Amino acid sequence: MTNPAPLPAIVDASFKISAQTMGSLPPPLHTEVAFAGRSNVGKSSLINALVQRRKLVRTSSTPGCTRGINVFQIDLQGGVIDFVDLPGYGYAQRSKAERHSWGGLIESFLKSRAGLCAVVVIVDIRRGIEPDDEQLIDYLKHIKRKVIVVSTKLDKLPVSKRKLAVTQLQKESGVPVIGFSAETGEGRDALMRKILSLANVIEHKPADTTRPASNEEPEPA
Ligand SMILES: Nc1nc2c(ncn2[C@@H]2O[C@H](COP(=O)(O)OP(=O)(O)OP(=O)(O)O)[C@@H](O)[C@H]2O)c(=O)[nH]1
Ligand SMILES: [Mg+2]
Repeated sequence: MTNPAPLPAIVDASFKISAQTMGSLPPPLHTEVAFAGRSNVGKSSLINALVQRRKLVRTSSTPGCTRGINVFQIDLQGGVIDFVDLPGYGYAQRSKAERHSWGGLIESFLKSRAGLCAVVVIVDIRRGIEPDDEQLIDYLKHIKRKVIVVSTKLDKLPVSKRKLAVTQLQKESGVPVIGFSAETGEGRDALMRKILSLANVIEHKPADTTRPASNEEPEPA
């Protein structure tokens, strides 16, 4: 087997904006990847681990730490991508009338955000895919978003049980699952590689609207 190409270096990672409503979120400037999951599952820690910055995103052991939508710009050698940390769902009690706990802001972002190219759904390896997560994954498939499922907190399981737990989860859910730990960095490269390939960010060049739509070269002036 040949070794995969090395991942591009991360040149810079910076906080860009926090928005409580879709109306207050500026239009996307780069390809975006969003991170969704239950409250306290480890979304913000996963972003920090991915970009190898300990304190880019605020994390907390108290659920509900991330409020609103937070956008981070990741400058890579050869491209730029924005990571979007979404608020956690499943913590606050919802009324029975609501279909799922990730409604409102999360749903409208996922549905309408033009720059969004893939969504990472994060679950706790010890809890697996719960009903809210399943509904979210089904919804993302329905609206034709690309989905990556990550089972995090892998370090909480003994080494001998990790591989089997990920395989089991993959079997149950019918979707590819990447095992991850923000604590040890396990799965970091695999996830980054997957994200960058889905986002097509390394080869990505802004659309040149001055060129004709066909392959024909423009007539010389
Ligand atoms: N052992 C271990 N702890 C983790 C891991 N990822 C996150 N945690 C811990 O889990 C807690 C929640 O992490 P956050 O990253 O803030 O979780 P979040 O999903 O962003 O939470 P909200 O913003 O409240 O929805 C923190 O105490 C983290 O240190 C992991 O891979 N392993
Ligand atoms: Mg958070």
